[in-house]
Amino acid sequence: MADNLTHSLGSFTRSISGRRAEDSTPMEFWTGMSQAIVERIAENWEATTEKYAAGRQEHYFSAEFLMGRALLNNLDNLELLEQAKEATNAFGMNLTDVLEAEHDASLGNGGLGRLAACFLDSCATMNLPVRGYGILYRYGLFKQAFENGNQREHPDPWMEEGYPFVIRREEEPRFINFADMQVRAIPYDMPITGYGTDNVNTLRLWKSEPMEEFDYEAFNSQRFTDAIIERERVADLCRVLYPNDTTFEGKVLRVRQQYFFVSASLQDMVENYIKHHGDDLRDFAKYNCIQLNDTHPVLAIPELMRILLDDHGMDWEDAWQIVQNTFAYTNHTVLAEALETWEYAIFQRLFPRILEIVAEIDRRFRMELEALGFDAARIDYMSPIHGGRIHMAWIACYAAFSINGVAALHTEIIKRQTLKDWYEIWPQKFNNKTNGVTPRRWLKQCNPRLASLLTEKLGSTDWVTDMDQLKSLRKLAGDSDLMAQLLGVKADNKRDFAKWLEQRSGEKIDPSAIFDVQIKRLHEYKRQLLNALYILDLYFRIKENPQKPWPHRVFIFGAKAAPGYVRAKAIIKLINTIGELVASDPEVSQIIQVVFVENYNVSPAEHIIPAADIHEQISTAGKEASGTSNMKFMMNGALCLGTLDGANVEIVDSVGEENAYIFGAKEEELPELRRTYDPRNLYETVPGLKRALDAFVDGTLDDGGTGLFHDLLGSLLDSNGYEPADVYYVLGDFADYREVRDRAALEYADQIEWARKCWINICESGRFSADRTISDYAEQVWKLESQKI
Ligand code: Z15
Repeated sequence: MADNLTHSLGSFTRSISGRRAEDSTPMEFWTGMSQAIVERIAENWEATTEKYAAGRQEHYFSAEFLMGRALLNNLDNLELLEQAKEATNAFGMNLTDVLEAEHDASLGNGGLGRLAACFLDSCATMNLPVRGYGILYRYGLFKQAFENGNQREHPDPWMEEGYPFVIRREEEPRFINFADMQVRAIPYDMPITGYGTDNVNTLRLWKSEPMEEFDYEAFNSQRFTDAIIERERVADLCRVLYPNDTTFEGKVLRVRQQYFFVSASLQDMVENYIKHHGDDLRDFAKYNCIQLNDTHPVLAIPELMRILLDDHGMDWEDAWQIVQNTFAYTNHTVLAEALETWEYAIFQRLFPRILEIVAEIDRRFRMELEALGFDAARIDYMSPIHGGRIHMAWIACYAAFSINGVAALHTEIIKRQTLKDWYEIWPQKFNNKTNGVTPRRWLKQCNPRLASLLTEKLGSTDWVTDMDQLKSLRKLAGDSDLMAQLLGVKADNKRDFAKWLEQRSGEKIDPSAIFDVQIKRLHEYKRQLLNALYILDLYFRIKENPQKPWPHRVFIFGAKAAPGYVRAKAIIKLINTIGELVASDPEVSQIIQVVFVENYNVSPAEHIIPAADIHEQISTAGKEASGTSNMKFMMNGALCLGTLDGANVEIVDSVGEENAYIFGAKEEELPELRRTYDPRNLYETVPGLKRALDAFVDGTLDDGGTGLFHDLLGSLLDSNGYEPADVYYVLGDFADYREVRDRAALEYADQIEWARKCWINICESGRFSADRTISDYAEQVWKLESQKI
């Protein structure tokens, strides 16, 4: 067998490079190895697709799939890792270099997109007939570079050098009609291998192309440039992923993308239904279920109505019944600025027929609510169309048979507040599905040392698909030798990360210091600013008393800001400036370091997380729907420094408060606290605050004359007419945060005690495996059974 992969790696690599394999580049080896993998799975992939096609299937509709790298994941799933090492070595190449040559597929912004990717992994591993549907963006999320501490964005043409893990299906085009253009949708299929199974699932990503290869008419009649411009207009559709996470931007091109991919996907599903079950579509919902990942694909609701009514002559009642039995909707946020509401006029211009259908949905909804005796104001507020806008979440709530939040607290908040009116009418639709992450990528692959230790203690690798087994190891927390081993694993991981960082950016960090990490999108509600304030205050405290035995710490950040989010970009500049202040101080830099990992993404996360000691989950309580990095850190034996928000609540519930560092105002306390909230008073009275905040504007920190730091300070201290001061309660939580974070750093000194806490976190992390989440969806929402080939 070993010869086999060596043989195919050699021939695929030669065919790519046109040279001897020995003389090929790591990138060429990556391509060759990837092609060899696709060749190996081809038959199983086809067999899986055929097996699923005839039965009940679930379709995960998502504008984002943040897949990261594919090769290591596939090698590991197919148990080819050892062979791959031998094969690369046989040509004088090193597998690590080959794997590091791969571009991340960054077809997502953050949590929501990565969740979709973790879900696909679990579905394949559990042999569930689930297929992902999305968009093949030419440019994934922008690449972030720092210039003088400021974020600059660069395009990410992730497939430009070729990408073997998507297969173009030229022969299965779909045609999409907009009022002002027609486009051809070409599917690109990505194989999704599972761990320890032959099944290979599919992620189908659509690319827009002109209806015909060339408009020969136009070319030949001296309208060459017009023809080219038209082609580009169509290609524009899939050109770029919109870089906003949890913020809505009402751009026409974006709603075009949404309609484009849901229409193509539904056409696929309907054709497959007809092929297997005939052209009476009344049983459509018996064989098909669609999970809407947030409101981004909600246009699928009126589009399925259109297909049933117009293309298949069904009457409204029958069609609506099918729709109501097909769609399930996941809500991912309670932030008002994320709510998608499209201008009525945009729908009119792009798809008047869809607007007509939405208007009819609206009319019937209003009648239904009138019959239930609701007052006019409430009916209007809840209706799909009002105030000149189309409310996507309201359409979803009306049409879907299931509405879920992504962590227990979040589901309670949507029931009590965000979606309260719908909950009152249809309580039975609401359910919670706490998020999860795949233990394959986020433990086994990224942390092989810890994985081996767990396998050794359990006597088998079965935990990889049955994470609840780890619970049985919790009792070993008392074993000091084992705890020393765990500390050894962490120390090795920290050294690896330090090496990786030095190679990547030239920064040197002390692997024996505490690694304290906050990695996530930059958003005010996530409160990177609170983290930064602590570091700034600590800087001053060290300056005041440099002889004190301060624990050594490295503060690690990774975050992209939406390009138009000025305040988020100011926070990046602030953190980088604090980093310079610390680094240029001969005393303080011996004790603390600040590292901002440039271009944070899935693969940097795979290096950072196994090396972390403390992870910051410090959002304002009630604002982070779930969080998922918290789960990845937990699995890798880092301790949570966090508020009782999102899934942190359930993490603490599992490990016990003594095995986490919890601080801050609770969600239910905040309304009362806000009533009398006076950030100016805190600025004057809370120890350390004034000194740290003054540094924004007194010349200590230099924003290059932009006024950005002055504005940040203003956002904390003053109301500006649109919003009150310090909306996210940064100053309110500062004192408690400082106390608890100080304590965590001191307690780190007792290494064995610390390791016990980490161990308990690892052992309790099974609840946060995406396998658990997916089996809940499959049983309770999708009514889906596994279909092993
Ligand atoms: C996004 O990444 C999330 C929610 C959204 O509404 C959008 Cl548009 C993007 C995140 C949540 O902020 C995070 O708390 C959650 O863990 C994640 O979705 C997955 O559910």
